[in-house]
Amino acid sequence: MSRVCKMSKNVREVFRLDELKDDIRRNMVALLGNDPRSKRKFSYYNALAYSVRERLVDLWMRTQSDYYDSMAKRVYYLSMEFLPGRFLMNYLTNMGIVDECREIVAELGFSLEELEEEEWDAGLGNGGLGRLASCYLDSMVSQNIPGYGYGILYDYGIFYQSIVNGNQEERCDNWRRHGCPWEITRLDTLYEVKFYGRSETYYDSDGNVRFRWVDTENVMAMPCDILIPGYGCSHVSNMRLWTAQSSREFNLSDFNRGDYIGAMHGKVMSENITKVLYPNDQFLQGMELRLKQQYFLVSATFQDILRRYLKQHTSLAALPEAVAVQLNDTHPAIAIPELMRLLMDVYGMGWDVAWDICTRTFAYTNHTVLPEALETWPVDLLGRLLPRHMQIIYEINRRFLEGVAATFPGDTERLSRMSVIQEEGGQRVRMANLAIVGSHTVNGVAALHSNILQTGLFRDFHEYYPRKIRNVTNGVTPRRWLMQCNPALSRLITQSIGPEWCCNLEKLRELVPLAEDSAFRDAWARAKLENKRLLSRYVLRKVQMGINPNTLFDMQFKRMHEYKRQLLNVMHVISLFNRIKDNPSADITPRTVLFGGKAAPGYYQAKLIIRLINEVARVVNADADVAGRLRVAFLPNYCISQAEKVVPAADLSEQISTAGMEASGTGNMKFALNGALTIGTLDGANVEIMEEVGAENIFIFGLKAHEVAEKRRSGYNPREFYENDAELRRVMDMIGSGFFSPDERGLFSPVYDSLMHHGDYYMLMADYRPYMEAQAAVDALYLDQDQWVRKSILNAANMGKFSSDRSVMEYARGIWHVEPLGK
Ligand code: GL9
Repeated sequence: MSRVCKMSKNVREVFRLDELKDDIRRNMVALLGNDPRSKRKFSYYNALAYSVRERLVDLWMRTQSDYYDSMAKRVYYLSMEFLPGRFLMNYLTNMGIVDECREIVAELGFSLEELEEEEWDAGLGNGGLGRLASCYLDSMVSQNIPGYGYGILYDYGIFYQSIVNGNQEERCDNWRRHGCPWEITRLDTLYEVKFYGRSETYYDSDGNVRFRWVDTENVMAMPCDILIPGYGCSHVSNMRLWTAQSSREFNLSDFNRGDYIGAMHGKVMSENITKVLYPNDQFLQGMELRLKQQYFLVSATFQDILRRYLKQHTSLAALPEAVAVQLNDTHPAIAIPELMRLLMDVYGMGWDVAWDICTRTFAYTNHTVLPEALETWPVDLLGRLLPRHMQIIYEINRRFLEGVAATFPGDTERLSRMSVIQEEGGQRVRMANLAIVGSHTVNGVAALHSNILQTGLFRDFHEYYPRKIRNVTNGVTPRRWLMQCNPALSRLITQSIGPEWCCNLEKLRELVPLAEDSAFRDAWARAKLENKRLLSRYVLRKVQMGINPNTLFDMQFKRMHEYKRQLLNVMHVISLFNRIKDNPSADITPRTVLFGGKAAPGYYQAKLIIRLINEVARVVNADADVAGRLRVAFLPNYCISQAEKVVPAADLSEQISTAGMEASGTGNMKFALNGALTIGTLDGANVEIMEEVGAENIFIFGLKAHEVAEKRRSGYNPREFYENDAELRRVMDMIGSGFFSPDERGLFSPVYDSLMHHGDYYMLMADYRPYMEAQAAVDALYLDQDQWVRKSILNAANMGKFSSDRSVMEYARGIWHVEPLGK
């Protein structure tokens, strides 16, 4: 399936490692203006970064001319979010020079790890959706698939989370304040992006009615490239991130009138477009600025795509043979009317030809079924900001509904459900419907999720276009998520089965027989313990709390959301606390329960759950009876670089969303790949993880997706569980009565009420007892370390399917119709 990596044998020569030390010193002086004798870590990190980056530029240019010469079809992955995290170790890993570089850095008086810590994460995404985009870029370039990421260079990425008195506080993530050595800014390339104005009709020289978009306010888009080296570096690609610059003529009339400040105000306002990433997770806030960001990305990207295409083609007719555009959720779906506008208004095509090109170019990935995340834009907002696009959307919809009406005569309900325009509650554009109509393929991100799309959310569309909606199960890159983040385990795996696994993750299956080898199990356990020790040191540094690496590390790290049910985990913790208090001499499996994750700044309930975790932690950790058996901590500011420390150290991975709600999950894959056992519901990719690792090697519990749906239909009564389960009742009463908030007894009433009085939408009460039982099975197994380690090995060994290399090849063959270059 994947290419076997042929890491260049002579990396020393290819990357001129003999000159690296001198280059670091040279860059320190020439680029940074620093004195190499100063020994500032930050300067050395930067000088190293520039010296590493400059070694890739040649390879990058060579890759680009390869693409050009072979006229390869290119993939454009359009995403409002990328979550690359840090670049330094990823570059070194993919270049295959980590050890060599470590030595060189040591000669300069540093450890590689301490320089690595100087780098600020590139947090240009909220969570899974953005991280997936970054994993896919790594897998595309590593497999020689000509692809580019296109996104936005936000000045401020996902906010920095601190915890103050148990509460989340948001601080601005000024990640580029000290510069970013990975960016290659293209000051000389600028595209004009239009907003507002109006659509005007005119007659062309043949007497046809045509449209043009006039009286616009213009903003310039400037690209900034960040190189993406493939593993083994046979290819180097890039992501191109746009920043907004005011146009030179911006409000020239104000300048001319002498209103200097007024004109400057307009200039500054226009540059705001790329200031900040919206921090909502799966929640649409219908802000005009957000729609501007989306169109800004799309308009600049398509100018770039067409410029590149037209260098080698004279007609746009063959665009779908040369270009595949993947829409990462509906966020860039305005690309569909934009390409129609370009083809018709700028390049003079008729509707039918343009529409055919359009629908053969786009594919759309859906990442969620949560109704609050489905984007709809008020027609008056979209029509004001993008008047010509609004016209085109109406025409797309008119023609589409004509087709539906012909297939389902008289079914007006169906027409109103499928319409791109939602009529109830003021007209709005349904971006998902637009994306489905304008794409040749729509995919969900795990088998269960795609099935829910076909039979639930997009059922009407599935009936109308029976082959359009398909599945591509998500994956994660084994380079960052095993090789780079877990050197101890990677080393052991490579010693045992050779190095090919990192480009052909199915190879990990060769570990299966080793699970029966006690010496191998010991080595596996030692690697895990080493990672747990490293994490313990990190926890001590971050939250001044000592944790014991010999306890079971139970981890839930993901965005804070009610459907992900961090609260259910807390209810288990409180139950354990009560059991210990009731019977202080009970023989229980010692656990350290760790949480991490950001809540959207306006998501009250999610923030309250963070507070609850911290208050429960305060009570539990201070209790003498509990000492040594149960510890709880919330690690602030979960981000990629923190995940790289957390994931390798986990024994137990909590994946406990209400079945049917987590589209896929990718944290679940990272943890299992690093030898954690999963406790989870049959949701998202957990279903497929169970199929791969075997039901006996995973702790599955709770309602299934169809049971959740059935209970919602037939009426669900959470109180019933409260009344019939004394342990649950006690937990709920402690939360509701202020046991964990003695100074503010009513603090957690909203948490209590959501379950007891507001219908418990996510069905925690129903899943509490099955979850407790699954956790008891975890405890029992952990006492048998031999069996635990066996299962840990079998988990990692069977995770081959979840390499993003496999996902990307499925997109390449089944959706983009591109082949790896040079095959
Ligand atoms: C998400 C889904 O919720 C996840 O289940 C899925 O694994 C990822 C990637 O497909 O996409 N959709 C979504 O909006 N987010 C996801 O994580 N949210 C964030 O990225 C914050």
